[in-house]
Amino acid sequence: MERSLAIIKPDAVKKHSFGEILAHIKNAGFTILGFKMVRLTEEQAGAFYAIHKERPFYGELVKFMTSGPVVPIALEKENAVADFRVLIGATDPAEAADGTIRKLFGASKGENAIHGSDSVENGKYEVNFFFAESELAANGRSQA
Ligand code: 3AN
Repeated sequence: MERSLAIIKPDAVKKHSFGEILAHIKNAGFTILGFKMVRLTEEQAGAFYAIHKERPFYGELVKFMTSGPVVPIALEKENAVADFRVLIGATDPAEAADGTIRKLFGASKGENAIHGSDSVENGKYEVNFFFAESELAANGRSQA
């Protein structure tokens, strides 16, 4: 079993798209281990996206991710990371395949509705960034 972290971004939370997006995730066969609504501080968003620090859009990205509440979701599935990247689609919603979450709910490269971990290693790291193991255990056990 593999883990991936989704984050419903502030644009999608503001538009009340959380329920519809969660249904897409569930229908694609992911086990939802946990979710919570949080307002990130600049320090937290900066640390989460530290890998993009040198990119020109880093400041804009941190500003956007702290502009309103977000919903991190811990996911589990075989091949979770790659399958979730397919489900969310390309970074730019205009280039994302039909039926993908970013195509359906995203507006631009920045305001693209949802984050998904980009490697198996990052999937583990990012789930641990937002969740203690004790917060995820109950749902995991019920799947056994
Ligand atoms: P992805 O989330 O598809 O892995 P990355 O890793 O290239 O995309 O970028 C991380 C995040 O940075 C994206 N989710 C997106 O919101 C934001 N981003 C990427 N490129 C741009 C851009 N040109 N302008 C604004 N924000 C961007």
